[in-house]
Amino acid sequence: MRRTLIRAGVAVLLALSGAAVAPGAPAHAASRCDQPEPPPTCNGGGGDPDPGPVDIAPLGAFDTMTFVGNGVRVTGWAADYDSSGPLLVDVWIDGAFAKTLTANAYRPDVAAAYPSFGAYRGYDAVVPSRHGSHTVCAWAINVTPAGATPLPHRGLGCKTYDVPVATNIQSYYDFSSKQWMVAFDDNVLGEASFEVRWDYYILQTLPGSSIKIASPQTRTFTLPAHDGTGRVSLPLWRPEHATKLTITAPGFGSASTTAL
Ligand SMILES: [Ca+2]
Repeated sequence: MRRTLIRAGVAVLLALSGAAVAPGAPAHAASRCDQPEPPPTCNGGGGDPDPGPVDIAPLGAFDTMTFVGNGVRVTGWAADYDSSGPLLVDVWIDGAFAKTLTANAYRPDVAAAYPSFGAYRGYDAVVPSRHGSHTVCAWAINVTPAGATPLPHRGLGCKTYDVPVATNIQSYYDFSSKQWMVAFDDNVLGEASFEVRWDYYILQTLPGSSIKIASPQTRTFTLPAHDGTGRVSLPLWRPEHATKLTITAPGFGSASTTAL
């Protein structure tokens, strides 16, 4: 009993003095870290060099895209563990840079998922763009700590849209003014005019009989240009047997509806 206590006491003293070396351990296990020359390998003892600052790739998402007439509204979020400030998000359209956004909009769901980022990591902005078929991509601009090897910016994804020159084409009877109207969303900037074409048919009775045949017809109207984009609504003749209503912006394209 007494011998055991003495042995334990010696072990404690050795440990406190820093001289405790496991039996059989190589001599260099107690390296001379207090001596600057030559440089000892004291970082974990493994001899690996200090890796220094390390870049962490940004996080984020490209959540929604909506065509709004003269641009696309894009929403999402982005953040970088290497930056406490709002991250920049570059938007490219069809492979060409379009706009830089700042991700500082309120997104409580981001804070819920990544508490250290906080709630103001969203982006929500309109990027100018035209009608037609286009691909929109968002990139979170990486922030690199001083001295670190930069990582590339992070692609948050791409979305495509295909918007014709006119959408929501309608023909309806306006009971207050008692006349037929044509209405559509003008998605074109810079048109010189619009053409409205009715496809319809008339019923003709064969001479000397009671047989009626449908005879296809078309009629075209020219409307003045509409400033900017947005809803166009104006009175216009409507045939009795309408089959198709087509809106054309000369030089830009056309769109039509048969839901009449
Ligand atoms: Ca980073």
